[in-house]
Amino acid sequence: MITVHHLNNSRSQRILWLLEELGQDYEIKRYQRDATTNLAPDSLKAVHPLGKSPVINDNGVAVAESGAIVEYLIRKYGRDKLMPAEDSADFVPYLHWLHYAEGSAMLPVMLTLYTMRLGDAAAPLRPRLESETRNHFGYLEHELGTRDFFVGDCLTGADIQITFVLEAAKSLGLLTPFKGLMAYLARMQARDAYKRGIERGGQYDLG
Ligand SMILES: N[C@@H](CCC(=O)N[C@@H](CS)C(=O)NCC(=O)O)C(=O)O
Repeated sequence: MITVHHLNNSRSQRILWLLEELGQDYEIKRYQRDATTNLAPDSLKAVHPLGKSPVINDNGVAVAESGAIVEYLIRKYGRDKLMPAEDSADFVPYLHWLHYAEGSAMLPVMLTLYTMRLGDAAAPLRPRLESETRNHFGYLEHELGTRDFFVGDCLTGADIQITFVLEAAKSLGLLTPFKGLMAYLARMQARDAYKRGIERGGQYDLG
């Protein structure tokens, strides 16, 4: 059985969505963010030393880091769904988008979140943050173009990784100028499996 260590309002929502797309059985172990600090409870550190979400346990195999979890689950349970064939032209773009989401696009979002708390003290950082936000989200919007998905013509793990970044960006008001990404996000959120993941996950205030 796959256990998802799920923190409310967090990246572990990606994994619930993915497992719903895969039609795979799973159980959820729930963790609640601290009402004041918004941090994860210490009990998550018993699961993985970083104390971050998501972490899964698949019959004794623990996997942390959402990109790694997405890749692991799709390789193990995908049955040719949700990733392109390794010898296809779509495979390298798939790897790029899968890793780009957390590796690059999330950085201006997280920095915006943290610097908002500094008020005027963050003023010297804002021009760079704003230009990096335009850079990354402009890139995402341009590369998506008129397509339905980031890779090929059906949903892949890359879309699942990117969607959370867009939700986090939207919750901070960063996504409004990017109409193509807003429409893409609405399409992802309209998927039945996405909705089932939200139902199972509980509180989710992002996006
Ligand atoms: N890059 C990691 C980020 C993990 C991460 O920072 N998770 C957040 C939730 S979205 C978390 O656990 N925050 C609670 C805390 O830091 O206490 C991933 O994609 O898994």
